[in-house]
Amino acid sequence: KGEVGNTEVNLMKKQVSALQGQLTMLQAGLAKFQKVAAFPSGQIVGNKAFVTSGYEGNFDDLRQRCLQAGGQLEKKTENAAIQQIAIIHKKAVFLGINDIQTEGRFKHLNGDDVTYSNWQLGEPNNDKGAENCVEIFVNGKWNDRFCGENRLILCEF
Ligand code: 293
Ligand code: CA
Repeated sequence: KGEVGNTEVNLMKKQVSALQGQLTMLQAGLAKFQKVAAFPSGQIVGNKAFVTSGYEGNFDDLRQRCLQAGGQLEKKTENAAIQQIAIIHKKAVFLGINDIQTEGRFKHLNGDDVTYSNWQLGEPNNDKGAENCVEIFVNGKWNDRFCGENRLILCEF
């Protein structure tokens, strides 16, 4: 009468059980791969992974290498994660943020306005009228900086 028979129910139970096994294997594999991807200096915050190639380049290099990444950075925890990368490499890191379009209005690579910020005292100062990019120091604070400077390149995935 349109009801599934016993054999069909049993078959489905077997299939579900097989899927559960496969899912458990996948979860374990993914957890392991996340650790591999984050080694030695990558940082995972929730669904986001922040990594650097260890390469120092200018902001155009960053844009080219991580266009997809966007460098979204909206939480204190994310700032702390990127600070860790600076600490590990003992180098300042370029954030995926700039005010090239409108002076004083910092945006992410995807065009979203920056909401969270952590400026060093006295920054951003647009020194010599030529600072449209943003570096994060080992102390976690931000400084606007000339985009042509070479800094560690950050990507978010
Ligand atoms: C000026 C004044 C300094 C400051 C510097 C940076 C450059 O030289 O105090 O540290 O600008 O803002 O990005
Ligand atoms: Ca500055």
